[in-house]
Amino acid sequence: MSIGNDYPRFTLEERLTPEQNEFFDTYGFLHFRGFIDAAQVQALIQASLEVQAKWVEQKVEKVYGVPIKYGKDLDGRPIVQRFAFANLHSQVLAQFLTEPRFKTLFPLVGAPDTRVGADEKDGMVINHYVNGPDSAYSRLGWHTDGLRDIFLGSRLNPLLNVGVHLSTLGIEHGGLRIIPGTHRQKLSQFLFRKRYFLDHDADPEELAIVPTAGDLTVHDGRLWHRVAQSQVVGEASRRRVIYIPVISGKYAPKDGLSPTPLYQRFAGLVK
Ligand SMILES: O=C(O)CCC(=O)C(=O)O
Ligand SMILES: [Fe+2]
Repeated sequence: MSIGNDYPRFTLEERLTPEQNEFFDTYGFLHFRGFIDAAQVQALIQASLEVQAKWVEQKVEKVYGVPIKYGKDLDGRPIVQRFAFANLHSQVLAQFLTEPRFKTLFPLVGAPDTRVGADEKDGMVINHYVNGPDSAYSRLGWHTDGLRDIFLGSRLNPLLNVGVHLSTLGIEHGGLRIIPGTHRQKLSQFLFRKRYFLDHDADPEELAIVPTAGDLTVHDGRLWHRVAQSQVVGEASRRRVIYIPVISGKYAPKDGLSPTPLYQRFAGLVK
């Protein structure tokens, strides 16, 4: 069974419905409309700008060993294009991580120790893409989010990446592209379907996640995905999305002394 860009958009209620569970099982992702309202979207963007101002001023290079990606905005000013552990630097963002509705998604992981990773993985990630002459970050090559576990020598624990979308986009603005169903692939496909972060070409089976600001998406840690570059330049290409790790397995907190994972050194090299 294949689906395209007109895949169903759901609404997140108190519990996942059988239809939603089945969809996730089959395709490895779900898209919910209107998880937060416009005022909450603005508050989260504002919080990210405040963290950015601090980090730019203090020239923060890493948080808990995870490199922070900088670039230039359309006006040439320095911006943070990938935040890690943003929740540790903002009350508003820390509070958002405790949003009880994230728990509604936990059954998708199917492990008893499922949790939101506040001080694990990369914590709350905020991606800010803009396609301008000096942007350092306007696309991201094919990958799965689970590979780092293998890089770190541990087994792949079930994990979800929960996206909270802060921009309203069209397909021409690039954005998240996924290959539905790849969460059920063999290990060899998980490792070698594409060259991690190096391959950017559109896949015949990919579909485009086209969000409205306030939407929530969730994808399985084994699902292949990429971020396509916007076909338009300038303000219309601005795209912000928050990612929240929903994880299981042994508690593995990071701290100020955590080394930079090999995985991230590699990801940093191959924009
Ligand atoms: O920006 C996105 O929508 C996806 C980013 C992503 O895949 C990642 O940071 O791992
Ligand atoms: Fe990813």
